[in-house]
Amino acid sequence: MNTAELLVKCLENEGVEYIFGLPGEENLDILEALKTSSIKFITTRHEQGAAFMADLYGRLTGKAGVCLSTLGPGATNLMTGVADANLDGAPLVAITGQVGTDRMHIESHQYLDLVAMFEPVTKWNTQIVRPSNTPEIVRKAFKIAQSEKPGAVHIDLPENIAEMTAAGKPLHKNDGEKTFAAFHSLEQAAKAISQAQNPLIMVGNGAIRADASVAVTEFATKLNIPVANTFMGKGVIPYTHPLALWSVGLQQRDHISCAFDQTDLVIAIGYDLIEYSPKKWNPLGEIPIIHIGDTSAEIDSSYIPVVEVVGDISDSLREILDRADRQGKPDPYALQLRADIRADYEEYANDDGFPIKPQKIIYDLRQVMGPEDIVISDVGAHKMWIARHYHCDRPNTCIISNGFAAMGIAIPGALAAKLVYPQRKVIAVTGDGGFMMNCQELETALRVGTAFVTLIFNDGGYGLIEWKQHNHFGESAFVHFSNPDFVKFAESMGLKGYRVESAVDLIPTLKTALEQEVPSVIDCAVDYRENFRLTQKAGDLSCKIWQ
Ligand SMILES: Cc1ncc(C[n+]2csc(CCOP(=O)(O)OP(=O)(O)O)c2C)c(N)n1
Ligand SMILES: [Mg+2]
Repeated sequence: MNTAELLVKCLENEGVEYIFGLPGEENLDILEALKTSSIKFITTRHEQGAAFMADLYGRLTGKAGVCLSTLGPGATNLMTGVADANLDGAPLVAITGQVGTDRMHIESHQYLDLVAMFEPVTKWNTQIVRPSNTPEIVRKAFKIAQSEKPGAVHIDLPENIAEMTAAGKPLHKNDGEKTFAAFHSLEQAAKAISQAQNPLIMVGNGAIRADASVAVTEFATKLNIPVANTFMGKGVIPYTHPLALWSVGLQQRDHISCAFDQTDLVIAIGYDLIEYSPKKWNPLGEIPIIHIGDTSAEIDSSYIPVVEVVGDISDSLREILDRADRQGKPDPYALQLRADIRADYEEYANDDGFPIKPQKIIYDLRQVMGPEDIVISDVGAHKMWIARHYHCDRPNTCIISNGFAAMGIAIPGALAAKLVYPQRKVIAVTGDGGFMMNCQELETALRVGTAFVTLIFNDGGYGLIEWKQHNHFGESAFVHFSNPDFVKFAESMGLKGYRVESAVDLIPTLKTALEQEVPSVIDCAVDYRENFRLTQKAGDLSCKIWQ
């Protein structure tokens, strides 16, 4: 057995099902070892696609997704997706090939110090320099990647070490036990909640990672406390729940801002500051906060909790519930706010304008998707509309990257989602800019048999940036481009391609696309004048119910 073979045995021991990657001269021994492994290797068309696939696999399953590249340019290509996993809290193990240890000290072809390079985008990383260390390194990598807060790790394997004889066997998996919150923190939290007049719950992705959806819903319902979710916390509480105030996280004010203006206690559950800066909802740092999470709070002058309840989230919520005393009906302000948010959502349900308004596209998208089906958002103005208007019944059914927020994630992400849940409908929603960043992975999708739909918001530009430029400078620059004919483009790759010609076309087109046995692409012209209208509306917003 050589080191590469031992590495693959260790990966099998960790339960790895897929490795997403791209071959190169310096990872040949790993690929050779994979030929006889139970792990399926998915050959991608760009290392970034491989890393995004591993990222989404990790985010959806809680088990580290694994990606592989060669050294130098392969590794630099891999980095964006690795960084995305790290900042989005998705477990990922990246493996790179490397030159032999005999030529690292001199200038040599394609050599970069990859351990130094990946250090800022990972929780931990190392190089295998002794074959017999491989089992410890792999076990440590998975343990760190998968433990709270999950993220990326990186293993670098020099080619001369990969082919060396290796002795050893995979280590027993032991990922540690749950920890429970301290008694006094539970008491303090219960007291603060009992005394608050207008408490507000904000849930983030940590509640999804901790599988705390049932406990959050029970906690909110029994205590009659309204719940807002971050973009990455969608579905923790069903959007149909009478206390659900839907998503918070736009950079501008929105209806939900009124809840933060009014509250005298924010109960943050599984909330990471990276998802939505507390400076946006607590600029003066004056709102009292209870932090409930698996890890303690990050430092921020706008986020200094009065109490931190650190431990298993579901257990903490049940313990607080036992101790808190809050009687009464749902707060009328929450019900009014919910009605306003809902009215906004319904406003364009029958709009027949063309190009289609983003609100209408998302409304129709929701109609064709079941409660378990999955939308993967790319990054751009369309993401803001998805965040504002696409609401979920269940966790992990609308995936938004809001930690690193890298364009190009949706198509590779949808491929991974379809591998994890082949029975569910999966739609990648992307801008035309993001589409062109990783559309080559549609060939990978066709080859591996993952038939998802890609819905393109076509505005001929970097819409979000145009929106921001207008807000700041009153005009835009350097944001427009032309596109290929997306229908012909899809067809040339052996996919199905559709163009939506009117608003009434959208639902039937989505339904047809979802029935196909190959991946499909829908080109949908979007009316982004709505972006500017939303900014205008936000400026005019008044929290009327308290005046
Ligand atoms: C890889 C990457 N490059 C640049 C950005 C900055 N950025 C954020 S949104 C955006 C425009 C996205 O354009 P498009 O994909 O067409 O979506 P739209 O905003 O038009 O809906 C850009 C350039 C980013 N987030 N990620
Ligand atoms: Mg665009």
